[in-house]
Amino acid sequence: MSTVFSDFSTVQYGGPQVTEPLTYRYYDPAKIVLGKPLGEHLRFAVAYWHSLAMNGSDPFGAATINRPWMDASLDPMTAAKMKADAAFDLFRVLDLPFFTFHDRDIVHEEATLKETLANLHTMADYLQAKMQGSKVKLLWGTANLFSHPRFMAGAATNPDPEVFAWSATTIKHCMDVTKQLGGSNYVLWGGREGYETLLNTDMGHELQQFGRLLTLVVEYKHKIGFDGQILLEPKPKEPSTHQYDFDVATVYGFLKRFGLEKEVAVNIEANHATLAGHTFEHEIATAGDLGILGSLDINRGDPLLGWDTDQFPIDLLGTTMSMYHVIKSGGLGNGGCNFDAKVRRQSFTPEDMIHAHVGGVDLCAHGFLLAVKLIEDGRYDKVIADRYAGWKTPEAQDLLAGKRSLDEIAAQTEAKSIDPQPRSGKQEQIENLLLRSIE
Ligand code: XLS
Ligand code: CA
Ligand code: CA
Repeated sequence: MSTVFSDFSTVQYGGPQVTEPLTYRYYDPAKIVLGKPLGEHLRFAVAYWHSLAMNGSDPFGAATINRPWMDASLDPMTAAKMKADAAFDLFRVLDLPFFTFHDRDIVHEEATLKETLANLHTMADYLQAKMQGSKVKLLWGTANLFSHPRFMAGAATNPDPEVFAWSATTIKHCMDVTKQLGGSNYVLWGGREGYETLLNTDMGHELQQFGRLLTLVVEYKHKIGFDGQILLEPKPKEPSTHQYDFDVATVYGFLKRFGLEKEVAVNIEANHATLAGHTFEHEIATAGDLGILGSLDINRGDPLLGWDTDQFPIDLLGTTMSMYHVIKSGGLGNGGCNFDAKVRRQSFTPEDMIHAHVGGVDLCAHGFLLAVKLIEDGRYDKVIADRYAGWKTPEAQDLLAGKRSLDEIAAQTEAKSIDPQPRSGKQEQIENLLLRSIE
C-alpha cells in the first residue's frame, strides 16, 4: 500500500563529506565506539504523535498538515490503520531502530471506556503484525491522560476519584500493550498533574494520590513481568501553571518520599529542562548523579519564546555536552533518544518531516562522537580533575567521609590558620577548549 512516504528511499549513511541532504553524515549505526555500535548507544526513536498525528494547528490558526488519514469523513479505525501504515513507511525511510506512542496517537477515543480499550487492543495487534515485517522496536509506550476534558484537573491528581480510577485503568491497558509489543520502557508524563491555582488545590492530597498511582504502576509492572523501566518525565509547567514533576531533582525527592527511587527513572526532555530554568546537560548530569537516568526526549525550545515549542535540535556544542554527560553517567541503557520534536506548521510536506529527523539524528550522532573525542583527548577532564585535586589529600578525604566533627574541623582550621587564596575557574579557557573541540 502506498503512503505519503513511499516515494522516499531509505536514508543511508554516507560520511561527513556527502552533500546529498537526505543522507546521514555522522549516524553510522554500525560504527564501533566505546566498545559497541553507535546505534546501540543512541537508540533513536520516532515519536508517533509529532510525526503522524500533528496537524500544524495552533491557538491562532487551522491545520496546515493534512495527511490522508486525517480526513474526518473516514471510518476512524480505517484511518488508524492508514496512519499506522504510513508510520511504518516513515520508519523504513528513516531506518531508526525504535518508535514511541501514546494510546491516543494510535487510535481515537470512543463513546465508552470499554470500546476505547477494545480499539486500543485491536490497534496493538495491528502494530504487532506491522512490527513483524519491520526492524523497528518499541522504545516506550504511554497513555495520553491530558487531552480529553475529563483530565482538565489532572489524571492521578484529579479531585475526583473516578478520574483517578479511569486513569489507572487506562494505564493498566497501556502497560499491557507496551509489554505485548516488547517495549523497553513505559513513560508517565503528568501534563496536568499539578495545578492552575493553589486557591482551589489541596496539594498534599494530590501528591498522595500521585504517589499511590505510581506505586500501583510499579506493583503491576512486577505482577505482569514487564522487564522494561518505568520512567517519569519531568516538566515544570504547560499545560498546568505548576506541575508536580517540576525537574529531575523534584522528581527524585518525590520518588524518595514514596520509596520508589530504585524502581522509577526519568525520561528527560531538552525543552522541559529549559522551561525549568536548566540546561539539558544539567538535568542529565543530575539524573546521572542520582542514578535515575532513563531516557531522553530530544528537541529544543526557542530562546525567544517561553513555551514548549518542541523543535528539532540544532545546537552542536549543547548536544556534545549533553552526550558527554550521558557517557559520564554510564549511558542510556534501556533508554534511547526519542525525537519528541515537531516540524514547524509551515513545514507541511512529508519531505520536511524526513529532513527534520535526518538533521536531528545527525546532530546527536555528531555530538556523541565529539563527546567521545573530548573524553579521549583528556584535556577537559583534566581541567575539572585539577580543580578538585585538593580533595584527594587524606585530610580532605576524611572531611568528606564524615570522619571529622564540626568542632574538630574548627580546631584544626584555626590551628593551621591558612587563608585560602582565590583560584581561577578558567571558564573562558574551557569555553575555548570546547569550541575548538567541535571545529
Ligand atoms: C509534552 C510531553 C509529552 C511526553 C509524553 O510536553 O513531552 O509528549 O513526552 O506524554
Ligand atoms: Ca516529551
Ligand atoms: Ca514537550
